[in-house]
Amino acid sequence: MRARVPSPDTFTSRLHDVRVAARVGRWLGVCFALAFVTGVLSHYAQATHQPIPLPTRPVWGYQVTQAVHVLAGTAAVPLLLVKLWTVYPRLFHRPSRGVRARLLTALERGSIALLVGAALFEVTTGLVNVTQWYPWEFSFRRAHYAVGWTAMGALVVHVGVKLPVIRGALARDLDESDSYDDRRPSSPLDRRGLLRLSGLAAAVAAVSTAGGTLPSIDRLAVLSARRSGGPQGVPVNRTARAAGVLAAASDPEWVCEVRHGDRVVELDRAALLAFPQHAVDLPIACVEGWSATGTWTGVRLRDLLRLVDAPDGAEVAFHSLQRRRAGRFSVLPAPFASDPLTLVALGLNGVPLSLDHGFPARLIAPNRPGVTQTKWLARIEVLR
Ligand SMILES: Nc1nc2c(c(=O)[nH]1)N[C@H]1C(S)=C(S)[C@@H](COP(=O)(O)O)O[C@H]1N2
Ligand SMILES: [Mo]
Repeated sequence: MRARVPSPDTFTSRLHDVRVAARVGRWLGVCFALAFVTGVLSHYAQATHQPIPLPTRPVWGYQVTQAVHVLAGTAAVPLLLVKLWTVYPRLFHRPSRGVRARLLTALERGSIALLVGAALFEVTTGLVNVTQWYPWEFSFRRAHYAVGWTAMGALVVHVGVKLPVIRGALARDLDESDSYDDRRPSSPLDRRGLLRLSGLAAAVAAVSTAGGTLPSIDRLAVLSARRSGGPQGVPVNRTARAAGVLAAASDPEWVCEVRHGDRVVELDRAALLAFPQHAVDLPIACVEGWSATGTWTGVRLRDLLRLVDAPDGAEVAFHSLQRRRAGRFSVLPAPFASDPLTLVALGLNGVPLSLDHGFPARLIAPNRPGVTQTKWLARIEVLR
């Protein structure tokens, strides 16, 4: 038997309907917009130089925006699949004859291919990142960011081109059957049912990561890499062993260098503990979507900066004992460096920092991405 190329009529389900596509598309648009705005924010928050520094308050600002980012992105997964399924029969539409018509079809399909490709790339790399698996060579952050702009651009074009169709589809009642329907068998799931199911799937998907931020439902966070628990009641991202710093971090000769030009001060843990100690309640908010709040104790960064006559408004770089891979270096914008809540932390939740949380000393600052809260400090350097 010869294989037959399907035509749109091959697909008889009433669920392949523009009304369903438009409604799911609307939710998907909301998810993408939320993920985009929070994603741009997160990217900026991680920049080593912020021309206009982000505010230092609220202390949980990044925690909330990044949770929204991951929740919106996860909820988009089932919505995207349903949307693609409702419209895929259109792939088999043969373009009308004529160069102009074919060209227009090619353009339309090209832009949709770009949109679908970019959207699939974003949700897959995002999900893989949430589960803390980095099976690729490229920089996740740079690629995810660039393709995010691509997806957003293609989405704007897509909505612009389809606006009349979308308007018409949204205006029509879902239950109203048309002449087309009469030629199609009824299905146990009607269009309204499919929409409900999609909404439910999106909610379930969101809950599967939300537990990474909401301790009360953390057992449901099957997707999240880090749930509550971990030493001292706070999850650990990279352990001291994984970072290759076990020996250096447990060396009794450890000192932290504070440097401003050629002014250098070296402080061991006893010297740091001799400074006035402060306690702050601040979250670690990982880009992967999980977060946890702890009570950190230690020295105010600004007290240390005074030792080397750091000028007001200086950016400060943090170097870790760690030699390789992400997390070993960060730069703190000036307002965060002088903030009274920014500590070189020596303790967490009433006990000295554990090796995995950054012993002998780590940075903790308000409203910052987790990845910039450098652990196992070796050197603090005033930049300008
Ligand atoms: N030196 C160093 N610091 C680091 C990291 C790292 O890999 N190396 N991971 C960062 C990331 S991604 C996060 S989310 C936080 C997690 O801190 P915790 O492991 O104490 O919870 O530490 C940050 N500090
Ligand atoms: Mo992180």
